[in-house]
Amino acid sequence: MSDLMAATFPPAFLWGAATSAYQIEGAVREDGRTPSIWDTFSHTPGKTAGGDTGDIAVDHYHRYREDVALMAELGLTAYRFSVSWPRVQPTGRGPAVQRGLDFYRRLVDELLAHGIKPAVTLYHWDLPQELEDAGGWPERDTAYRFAEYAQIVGEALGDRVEQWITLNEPWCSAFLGYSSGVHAPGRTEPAAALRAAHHLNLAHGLGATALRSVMPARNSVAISLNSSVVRPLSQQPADLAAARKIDDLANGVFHGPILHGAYPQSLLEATASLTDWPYVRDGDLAVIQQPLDALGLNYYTPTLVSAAESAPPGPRADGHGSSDHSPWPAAQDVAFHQTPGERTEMGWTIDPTGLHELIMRYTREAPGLPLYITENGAAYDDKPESDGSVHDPERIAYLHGHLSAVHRAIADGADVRGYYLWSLMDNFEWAYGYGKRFGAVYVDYVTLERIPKSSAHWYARAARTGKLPEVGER
Ligand code: GBH
Repeated sequence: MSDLMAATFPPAFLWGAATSAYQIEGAVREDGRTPSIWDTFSHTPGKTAGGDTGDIAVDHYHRYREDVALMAELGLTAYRFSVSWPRVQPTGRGPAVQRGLDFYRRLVDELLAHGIKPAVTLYHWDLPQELEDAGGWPERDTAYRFAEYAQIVGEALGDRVEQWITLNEPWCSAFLGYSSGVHAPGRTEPAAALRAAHHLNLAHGLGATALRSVMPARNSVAISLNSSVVRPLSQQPADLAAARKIDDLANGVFHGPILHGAYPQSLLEATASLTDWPYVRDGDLAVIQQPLDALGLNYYTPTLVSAAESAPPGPRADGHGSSDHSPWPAAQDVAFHQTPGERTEMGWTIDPTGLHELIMRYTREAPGLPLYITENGAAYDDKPESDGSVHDPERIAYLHGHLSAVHRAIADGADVRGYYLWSLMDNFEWAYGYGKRFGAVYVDYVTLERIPKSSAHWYARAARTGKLPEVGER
């Protein structure tokens, strides 16, 4: 097979880009929106780099027409965005604010008018602050509130949006939000993080049921997991056990109940010092396990671990900022290592083989379930040249490597239906603020001008031709 043949994707493959509400919208006090936990967190001194907030972000709320035109120019066939819960239901309960919903109606209409398939994520980390004040995700009631919100958005957009994602990366919501505290709401309570994980699973199940009750049956309901590719430093039993434990805490805690209807026994044992999971009530697992129409996988970098006891010296990784608190409950006996190899501006090692491994794992674990890569991308220190153009050959190489891995997985029998580049444009990178640029489109944070980087042109060509250009081509 020639290289060219090898890099041809199925004709219906979606070439997308992804964003999330708080990272791009701005307009945080408009049309009835109230604070989410991320407004509160980013306005708390010391929580984000440089005190950056999403107050203005990239002003997408006002510039969405221009942004959709840009997507069309880049030949995207799909766009994944999230709905801001506090824009739709300011207190997290009760009737919807129509002005808030109208924004998403207009956005969806604009996308469809340009032939771009919308994929809606209901929850990308911006819990209404009032719900956190009532206890947040460790409280069971939050899952019921989510289902109500899902029904509202499903009713409003279900006739025009076919692809639905309940939650984005519940691992981050539970463990970065409630254990390491580097994400909102910034709590450092490992036992509460495990409760949060269960209630996020329940929210997914109840939310999927609510969506299906109000939407046409043809629509697809999925969840996006940041499933870690966990590798042991050696084949020693202690290192294999460490990898098993982190795999349970990263993946099994979500895909166990969602795909198989049970929390892994090894997870329950590993966390026994913190909880005996009394909040998992009769019937919960059946709600959580209902069949998915697709699974979204977000992938950036693999995770390398060993037993702490026998850990050799070498560069350590935590990848979760400078918190003294671990995101991993009950894992003091595990050491995290830096995977060897080149790294991006986030310090994350570039390893496309991890993406292939991840796809093949879910192909085995969930046979017949269509997969989407709902996020993949890299941060680099991009700067405009004197002529205003932005060149990012490293990002092109990253995308080429990872899309090649997707292609290889398809050739190996995986049913991958699409790829969403993270991110369409530079935006608010959570605790890292605006310092880390993941966009295919550069944003000048003074003028808010958008400039497609060379990677955007490269990706546009891939989208138009359905095959990967060489890295030097555009
Ligand atoms: C995604 O989170 C988010 O969905 C998106 O909003 C965000 O902007 C984007 O990624 C970029 O960060 O411990 O060194 O192995 C990804 C969060 C990234 C968390 C990888 C775990 C492991 C790094 N995950 N990280 S390391």
